[in-house]
Amino acid sequence: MASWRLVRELLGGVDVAVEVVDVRDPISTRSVRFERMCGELGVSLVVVLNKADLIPKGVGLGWVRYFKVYEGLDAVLVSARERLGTLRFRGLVKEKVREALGGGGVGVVGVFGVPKVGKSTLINVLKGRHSATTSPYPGTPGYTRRAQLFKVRGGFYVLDTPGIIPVEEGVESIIRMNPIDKIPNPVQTAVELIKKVLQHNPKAFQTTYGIETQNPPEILKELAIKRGWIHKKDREPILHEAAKKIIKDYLDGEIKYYVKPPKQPKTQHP
Ligand SMILES: Nc1nc2c(ncn2[C@@H]2O[C@H](COP(=O)(O)OP(=O)(O)O)[C@@H](O)[C@H]2O)c(=O)[nH]1
Ligand SMILES: [Mg+2]
Repeated sequence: MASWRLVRELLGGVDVAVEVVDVRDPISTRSVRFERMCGELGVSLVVVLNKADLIPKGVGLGWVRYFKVYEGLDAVLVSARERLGTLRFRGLVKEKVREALGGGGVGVVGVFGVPKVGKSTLINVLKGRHSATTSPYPGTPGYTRRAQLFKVRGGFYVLDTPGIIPVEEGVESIIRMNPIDKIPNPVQTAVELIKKVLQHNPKAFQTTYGIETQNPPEILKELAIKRGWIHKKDREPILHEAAKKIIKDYLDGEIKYYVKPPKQPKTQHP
């Protein structure tokens, strides 16, 4: 379940927060509200630009620069799945923990992010094979008390429970906050996603499915026909099956696209 109450409660028990975002589209998968909350609570923040394996390295480094220069946030480029950049990430977290504690004690690190950005994958990377469970969690409130801590290489603790940040609006909210089968209008949602992807990569659907057209409803129709998703009665293509497939492939990184870092900042931090 994703709720701000849980996020705030988990944040209350950590010294350093890691915000995981999808480097293919950091602006849609970050949460400025979360970043502000960290500031208010005095929790130090590291932004992880994850899934670096899916984009050109230069673009990823452009996003690191964007976050540092325009947002004043520490950011690292990582592929949790391919274990790229994870050493540098560990080093940065260690440094932040040391800063936060002023030298003494063992710090607690929490991993946060909107659904499907790779929080659990990153937690597993941090745990590695050398971690040991420590429980119960020494925090007080109900939710965090049930979370477990792992002592990891580098000498800090990691909360094993990811903090799921709610996505508040747009097509990313619909696809990340609902299981695919519960999306209210999958066809309309898939059309929105297709439009978004085509803006950044006109050849995306050709590459993934061999579909040449760039008309979103046509793409759904052709995919349904290719896969044999056809109503028996009237021979019409079953568009919602194609829509669900596209939403799933989008979330799984099967549809290739990425957003380039803007030249100007998108948000202003006070
Ligand atoms: N290509 C790629 N996929 C990743 C990476 N990290 C996670 N994933 C995939 O993204 C999906 C969501 O990952 P998960 O850790 O469950 O995300 P969570 O919902 O934030 O905990 C899964 O299919 C992962 O295999 C990565 O670095 N690269
Ligand atoms: Mg998870």
